[in-house]
Amino acid sequence: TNLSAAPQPQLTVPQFKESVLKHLHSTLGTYEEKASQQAWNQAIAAAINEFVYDGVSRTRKTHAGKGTRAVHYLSLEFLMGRLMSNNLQNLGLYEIADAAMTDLGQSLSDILEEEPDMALGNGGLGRLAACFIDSMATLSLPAIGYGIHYEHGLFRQEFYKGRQVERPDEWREFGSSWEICRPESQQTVKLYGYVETVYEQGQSRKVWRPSRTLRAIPWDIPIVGYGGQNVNILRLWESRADKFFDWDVFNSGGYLDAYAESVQAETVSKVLYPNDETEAGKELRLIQQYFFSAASIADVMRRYKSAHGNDLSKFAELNAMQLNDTHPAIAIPELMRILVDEEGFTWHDAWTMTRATFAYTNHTLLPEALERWPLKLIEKVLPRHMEIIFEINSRFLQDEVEAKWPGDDAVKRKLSIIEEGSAQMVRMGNLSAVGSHTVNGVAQIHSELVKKDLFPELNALWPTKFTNVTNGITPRRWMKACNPRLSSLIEKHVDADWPRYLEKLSGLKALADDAAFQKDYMAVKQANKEDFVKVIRELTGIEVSADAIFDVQIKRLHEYKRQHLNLLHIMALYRRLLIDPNYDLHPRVFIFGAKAAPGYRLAKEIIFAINKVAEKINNDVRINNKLKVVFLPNYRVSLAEKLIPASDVSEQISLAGKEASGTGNMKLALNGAITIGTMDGANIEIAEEAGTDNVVIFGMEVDDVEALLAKGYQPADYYRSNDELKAVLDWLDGDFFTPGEPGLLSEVKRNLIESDSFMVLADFEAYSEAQKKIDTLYRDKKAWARAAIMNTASLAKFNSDRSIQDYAENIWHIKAVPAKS
Ligand code: 26M
Repeated sequence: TNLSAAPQPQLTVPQFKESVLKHLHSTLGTYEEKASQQAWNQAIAAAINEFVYDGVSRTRKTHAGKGTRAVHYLSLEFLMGRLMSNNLQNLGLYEIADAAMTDLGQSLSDILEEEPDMALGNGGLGRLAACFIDSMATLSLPAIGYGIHYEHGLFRQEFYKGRQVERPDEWREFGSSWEICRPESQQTVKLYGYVETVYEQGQSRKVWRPSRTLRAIPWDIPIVGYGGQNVNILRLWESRADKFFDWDVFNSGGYLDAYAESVQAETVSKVLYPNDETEAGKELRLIQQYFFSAASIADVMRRYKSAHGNDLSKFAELNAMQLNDTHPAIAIPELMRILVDEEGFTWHDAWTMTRATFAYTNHTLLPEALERWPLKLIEKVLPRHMEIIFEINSRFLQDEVEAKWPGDDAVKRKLSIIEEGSAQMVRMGNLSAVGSHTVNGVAQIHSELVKKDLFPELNALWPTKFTNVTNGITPRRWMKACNPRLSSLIEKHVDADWPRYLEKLSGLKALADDAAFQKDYMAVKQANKEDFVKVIRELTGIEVSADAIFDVQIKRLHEYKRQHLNLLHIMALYRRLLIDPNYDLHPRVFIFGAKAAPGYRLAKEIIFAINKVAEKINNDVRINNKLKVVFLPNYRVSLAEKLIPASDVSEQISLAGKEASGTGNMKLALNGAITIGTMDGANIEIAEEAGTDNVVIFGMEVDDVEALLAKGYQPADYYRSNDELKAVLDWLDGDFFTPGEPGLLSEVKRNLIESDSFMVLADFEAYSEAQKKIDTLYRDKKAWARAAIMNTASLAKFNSDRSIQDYAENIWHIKAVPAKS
C-alpha cells in the first residue's frame, strides 16, 4: 500500500458532478433549480457513500471468517461532529467536490454547514472515542465501535439574560445520511424478573427469568480511514419495544397500555445523559449501560459463532474489548453470565476468558465521578448480574486479597467491589479493574496517580496490570480539515503524507526563525482570526478586532477546570484599566465556550457571571476596546473546528492533579496557540515536546497541592492578603455588573472564599503573572511566531494514531489487516 502520498481521488470533477446530479434527481427527487441546500447536502452524501459502502464491503470481506483478532471499543459516547468534510478529506475527494459544486453554482463550504453535529457525547471522553475510531480505521485495524443511537444528543445551549437554557438536540429530525440500519442483526435484551435455580441430573444451574425484553436495532456508521482503504463500522444500538410483547394486551382491548409500554422501551435510547464528571445513579442510565453492553456482546458472540461454530475456546484469543471508562463495566458480568449460564463453562474457565478479553481505561480521579450503583437497583434490574458480581467479589477477596494480605479486613473493605454502608453500593471502578487484564490512564501523570492514589493496593497485587496510554487527536480533522490555510502552508515544506505521519511536521523546526516562513505562518493565523471575527459577530453581535490576542478557554464548565480563575483575572485587568487608562496591555479578546451540566448549580452561576462581566466590559467605552469578553453559545465540535485555527492562547488552567489529560490542549497547540497552563494532565507532556520556552507554565504542582491541603487550605487568607483579589471578589457582591440587582453574583464569591475546593485563590497571583508573560511575548512578534511554529512542529506525539498504536501493541495485541482493493 502506498501511504507515502495524500489520498488519491477515485474520480474526476465531471464524474463527481454527474454523481451528485444523479442523486439529486433520483435519490432526492428534486432538481437543480429547486433543490434546497439540505437536498444538495444529501445528494453529495449519497455520492460519497458510493465509495464508502464499497469500502465497507471490501473491509468486511477481508475479515470474514479469517480468524483475525479484533477489538471492540465499548463507549456510551461518540462525539462525532460532522462527517462530510472528514469523509471527503479521507477519500481524497475534497478538492474534487469543491470544484464540482462550484461548477454547479453552489458553495461546498455553505453546504457543509447544513450538516448537524452528531453530538452523541459530552466532552473529552466522547470526542476521544471519535478520534480513536478514525485512527483505528486509518491504521487498518480490525475494530468496531459500539455505542447508543441516541435520538437526542447533548442539549443545545442558549443564553437567556445571561443564563444557560437547555434545548433538545435534533440531529436526526430529517434522518442522517451516514447511517445504515441493519435490522437483520438485531438483538434481544432482557431486564428485571428473578433468578431460578433449576435442578437436573443432580446438578443445579441458574436461570434468569426476565420480566421484560427490549429489541436492540443496530445502526451502522461507516468510518473511513485516511486514504479510504479500510472502512470500519461504528455500530449504535437503538431500543425498541419487543415485537410481540403487546399482542395479548392488544387483543384484550389494552391498546393504550401496550402503546405506553412501547414508549417506555423506546425511552432507553432517547437521550444522552448530559453529566460529565458527576455520577447520577438513575435507573434509566443503568439500563442504557446494560442495554448497549448486552447487545454488543451478543453481536460479538453471533459473529464469532458464524465464523467458528459453537466451540468458544478461541473467543478470548480473537476478541478484545475496551471499556471506555466504567460506563460499560456491566459487560464484565454479562460475559460471565453468557459463558457460565448459557454456554456451560466452569466459573474458572469463564473468568479466565473474561479477564483475557477486557481492558479498562480510566478517565478521571475525581471522587464524585467514580461510578457507584446501589446494590438494590442492580438486584432489581439485573438480578442474575448481581449474583455474579457477588461471586466475582468473594472469589477475588478470598483467593487473591486474602493470599496477599492474610487476615487484613481493612484492606478487604477497601478493595471490595461492594461498598458497605447504610445503602450498599457496587463500585464499578473496582469491578472494572478486577475484571480486566489491563488498566490504563490517559496521560503520564494521570496514570501515575491511578496507581498511587486510586488503586494503590491493586497495583501492589498486580504490578503489571497498570499502564499509561497518553491521549491523542486525529490530525485529519484537527488540522487538515479544520485549518486548510495552515495545511497548504505546511504542504509547501513537508511531505504530503504528514496527516498520517505527523512527525514530519518536525521539518518545520528548521524554519521557526526564518523570517519569511514566520510571516506566512502568522498571515495564516491572521486570516483565520478575520474569519472568526465574523463568526463572533453572527453568533453574539459583539465586534472584536483580529489584531487583538484571541485567548481561548473551550471545555465543559467545571470548577476543577477553573473558568472562574480566568474570570477573576479578566476582572483584574478591567480594574487596572479603569484605575489607569494607560495601563499597558495588548488588546485581548477572551473567548469562552462551555456547557454546564443542567443540574450543576455553581457551574451555571459561573456562566452567568462571565456573561454579566462580559456585558459590562464590552460596553464600557472607557477602556477603548482593549478588552472584550465573548461567551460563544452552544460550543460543540463544529464550532471548535472554526475557533481552534483562530486561537492565539490556549487556557489549560485546571488544578494540578485534576485534569486527567485534556485533548483540547493538543488541538490548540497543534494549530499554533500558546498554552498557558498548569502542570496537569497532558500539559506536562506538551511542554516536554514543544519545549518549556514555548509554553507558559504556572501555579502549584501536584505536590504543592497536597502540601497545602495537608497544612489546611484557607482561601480567605488569600482574599485578605491580596488587595486586587479582594477588590475583584468584592465587586461580585455589588450591582456593578448586575445594575439594580446587587448580589446576583455573590454565590461565586462566597464559594471561593468559604470553600474553593479547587484552589482558585491560591493560584490567582501566579496566573496573573503568567498572563503578563503572555502579553510580553505577544508584543515580540518574532518570538511569538517562533513559539507558535515550534508548537505546530512538535506535537506528533499527540497524534491519535500513536495512541491507538500503543493500545494495539501493548493492550489489544492486534495487527493491521488492510482491506483488499
Ligand atoms: C456519568 C454519570 C452519568 C452520566 C454521565 C456520566 C459521565 C459522562 C462522561 C461521566 C464522565 C464523562 O466523561 C468524563 C470525561 O470526559 N473525562 C475526560 O476524558 C478525557 C479523555 O480521556 C480527558 O482528556 C479529560 O481530562 C477528562 O476529564
